[in-house]
Amino acid sequence: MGEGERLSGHGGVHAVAAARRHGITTMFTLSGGHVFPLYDGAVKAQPPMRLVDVRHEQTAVFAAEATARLTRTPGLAVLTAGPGVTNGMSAVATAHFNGAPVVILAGRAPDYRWGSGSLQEIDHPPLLAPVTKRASTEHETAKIATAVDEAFWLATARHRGPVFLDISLDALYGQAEAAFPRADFQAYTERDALAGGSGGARSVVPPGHALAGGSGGVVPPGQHSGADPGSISQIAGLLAEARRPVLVLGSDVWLDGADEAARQAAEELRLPVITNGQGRGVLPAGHELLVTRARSVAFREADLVIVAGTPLDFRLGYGEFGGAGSGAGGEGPRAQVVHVADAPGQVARHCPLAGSAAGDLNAFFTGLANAASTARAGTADAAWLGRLQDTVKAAVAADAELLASDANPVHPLRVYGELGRLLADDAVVIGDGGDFVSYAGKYIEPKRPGGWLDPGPFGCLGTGLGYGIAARIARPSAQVVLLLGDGAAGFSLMDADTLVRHGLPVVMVCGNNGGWGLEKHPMRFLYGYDVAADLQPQCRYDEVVRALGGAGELVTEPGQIAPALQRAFDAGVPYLVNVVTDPEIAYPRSTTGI
Ligand SMILES: Cc1ncc(C[n+]2csc(CCOP(=O)(O)OP(=O)(O)O)c2C)c(N)n1
Ligand SMILES: [Mg+2]
Repeated sequence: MGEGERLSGHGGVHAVAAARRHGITTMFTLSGGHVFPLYDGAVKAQPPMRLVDVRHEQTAVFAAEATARLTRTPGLAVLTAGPGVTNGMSAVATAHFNGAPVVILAGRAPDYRWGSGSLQEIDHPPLLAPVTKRASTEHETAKIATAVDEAFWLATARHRGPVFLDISLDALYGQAEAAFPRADFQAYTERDALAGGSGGARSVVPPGHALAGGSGGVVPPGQHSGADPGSISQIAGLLAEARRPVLVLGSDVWLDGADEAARQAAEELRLPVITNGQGRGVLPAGHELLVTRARSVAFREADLVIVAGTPLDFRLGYGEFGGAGSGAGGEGPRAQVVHVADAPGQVARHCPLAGSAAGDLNAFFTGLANAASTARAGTADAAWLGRLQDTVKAAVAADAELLASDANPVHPLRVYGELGRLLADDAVVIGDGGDFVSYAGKYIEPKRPGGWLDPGPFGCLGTGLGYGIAARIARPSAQVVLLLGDGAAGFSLMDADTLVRHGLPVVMVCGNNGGWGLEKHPMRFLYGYDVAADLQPQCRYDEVVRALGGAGELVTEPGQIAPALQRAFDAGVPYLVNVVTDPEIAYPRSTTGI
């Protein structure tokens, strides 16, 4: 089905044809009569679109989000009207915080009865507006293809994010003929800017997300919108004067396809690099410039920190770096901070910046390498990189003991000591949990970009099974390992049933400390006791997966971990290794992020 061709049939046919144009091959969903035509459209498309039906709507949206974050093409979730949509909202918010291009198509109670109280009647867009780039309704069958096409263009334009479109029952079940939409991003943004809405559709554009012509800085995908050369040369100038620079690479470096250019720029400029989120792996584990393990020293002693592709949020001390040194008052000067984002609306406004740039991150890194390679003529402290490398080496050496710990109950780090040895370079590792996953973030260092998925700054528990389902589909031949806290497991483990029904063998490793560890220990610290923080000790989450048709086992001894993990990788079915870990061990964190 190509441009200029005619579409005919019910609204589902139109929607599926438009989604397919954007590379959609899988629809994640949970059934509801309001969306049947979308299923019929998927089943009867040539070739059919794959339907993955899950056990909770948030799993469908998490799966669509992870598809987008792993493949860098958009994801699609289809939710039924009312509770289907509200159940999906935490995952939509997660996609919003992660800048993940996801389109959520939803059913909607019929227009002809609107206001009479039909089943699941609720106006969704006002609920979704704050966590989407646009939340709107389509009421006309003939306009569905265009509306879906627009939703995908908007989701994939920088800064990426979720777009919500519900379609009234009358429009989705109705029949119409329509021209296949033109692939013309500009045409619709201009019209939208003029009309203040999407054709006849009601549109809610949240503040900061204005379409082209507004302040949101939406840039069509593939269309070049590099940072202006002036800001790049100013940043190059700051680099030329810096003695102790650090480069931080975050998720948008990967999502914007700038991973290669970022690595090259770091190498050419010999910049120490710290990664977070999906920036992890841009410099592979063991790379001489990768100093993530020395981040506190690096951030304390740096005089220039360039942060690219991630917000200056709690994960980065809200953008305050430096302070080490011997001023009379004890505190040295703050580091200069440069923030580089993929779109103007993403540049931090809450902290002073010495420089900033916004736009295509690929172009930014190429431009920076060119501009700075001549400017950076030996001002850097020659010992800086070496000192950070020594700090990394010391940290790695200090880990060795706990990674091999023979303690019983099992120390959570022993799990990572064993897992690290079994992971292939192209493994996808997913974390859903508290302390157990914080350890993974520190000790599992990806070998490639696009191999690590955490929930991101929204910190929503329950992403696990949705992310696992998507990873298994996106990377059919890679290891997919899902790390679950025992608390986190409770949010989505029922979707192990989806893994089984759809033949998706994911290795799940549950760090079972019998409680909500990341909350238990801070509450004890603050109040001297804890409450609402205990779960059943040694609960048999492995038996849950077995009951659902997968496999699994309980591990209580450190020596059992490696063979159990090996069995899980060899099983060829969804497999949960349920490792009982020491409930008294708390991840040593310096901040709770609040
Ligand atoms: C949806 C949601 N509810 C609650 C929280 C608060 N929270 C953050 S970590 C955590 C504990 C997680 O426990 P578990 O998954 O068992 O990991 P552990 O810390 O015990 O290793 C909780 C409740 C959250 N982040 N998300
Ligand atoms: Mg726990």
